[in-house]
Amino acid sequence: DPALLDISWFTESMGAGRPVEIESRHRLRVAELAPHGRQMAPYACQRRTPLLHSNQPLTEALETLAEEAGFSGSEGRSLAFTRAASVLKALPGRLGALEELGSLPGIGEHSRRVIQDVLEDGVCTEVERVKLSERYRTMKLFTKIFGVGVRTASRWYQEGLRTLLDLQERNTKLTRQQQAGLRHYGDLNTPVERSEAESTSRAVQEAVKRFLPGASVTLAGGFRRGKPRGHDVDLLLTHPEEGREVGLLSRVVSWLDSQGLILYQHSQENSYGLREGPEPLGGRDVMDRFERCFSIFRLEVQGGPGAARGWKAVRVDLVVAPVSQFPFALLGWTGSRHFERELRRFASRERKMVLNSHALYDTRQNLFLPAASEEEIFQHLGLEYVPPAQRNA
Ligand code: DCT
Ligand code: MG
Repeated sequence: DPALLDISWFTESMGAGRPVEIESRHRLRVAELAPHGRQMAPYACQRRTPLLHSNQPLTEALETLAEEAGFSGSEGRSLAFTRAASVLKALPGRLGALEELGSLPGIGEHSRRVIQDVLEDGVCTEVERVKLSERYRTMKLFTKIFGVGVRTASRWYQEGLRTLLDLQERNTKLTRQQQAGLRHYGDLNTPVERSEAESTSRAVQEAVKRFLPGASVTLAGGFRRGKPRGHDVDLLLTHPEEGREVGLLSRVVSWLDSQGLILYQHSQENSYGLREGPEPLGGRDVMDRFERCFSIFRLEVQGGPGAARGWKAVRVDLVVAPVSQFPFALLGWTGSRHFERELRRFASRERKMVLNSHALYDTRQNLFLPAASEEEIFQHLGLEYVPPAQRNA
């Protein structure tokens, strides 16, 4: 959903940090998961972060505050809470007392207070207050509409809107995307199960085979990191012969549509050219410039919610990458969001490189560093490879 995308994707300013001299091929050790207090690597992309961890109540509290800060437009504060939560996710065991935090990186004063409250009282009053606040609850309700980002939700809140019914009754101007989001609100906020993601992937695979044999469909996003459920299905399309993928998406989408599988879709053309050089992708809400289709599928289901109807609306993102960019696209689309943000920050600050979902550019040598696999990208960055299941930062 473009409106929900984080704009820091490529705007972390180059060289904002202190200059660091590092040999370009120097390998950093992925920190041993900090036995509390021992050294933990400062960047999330240098750590292994499994899906399941032992500090759920703490990370939930911090992530609520991160979300609330995001709703208020305080990106910096939001990031600070997200960073703190991410460090706790990489701990090998349950944090018992504040002192065990020792000198862990990235946990500020405010986060420490929150952690202390939860450790001592089981809850943090600040977090509980936020969760009950009308603004937070309304922002959450509205931003869960497909096509509604923080800015729109915030404007509606200021106009006095509070419920989904308000949006309808007061004839609020909605885009076609938001109308679809509202129509399928219930389904789209019911988690997509892995089995549903897989059957979606198979349906797309079959359509792809009709038009371009040899092309592949890869399930990325949270499912690739091992999540059992998610909010959407992220699929990457490519073909082993560069250029053959051009024109594939519109055919696939038209065909799926003709089969009654598509409830909503809008596509965006590829607007990336390597000739443009490595400047930031620019503009807010831009994650990458691949040819892409934002859609809602009508998925046949047997059990679960929607079973009575026999179908369920599911958000699906289809992204087409030329094979030369595929490893970058796969790395970028596997997430987590925070892991990606940290990879880009690490590349820029520590290596003076620009990383996005299309390419890796070395600003010292003024050249693009090609890669045939995710592993090679980590190598270029001088990072130990982190497998998808350990990227749940
Ligand atoms: N992504 C990113 N930066 C963003 C948005 C997305 O790096 N601002 C990447 C990371 C994950 C991938 O794109 C897909 O995004 P989502 O579907 O939003 O995330 P997810 O991890 O798949 O989570 P969910 O299970 O909720 O779909
Ligand atoms: Mg996803």
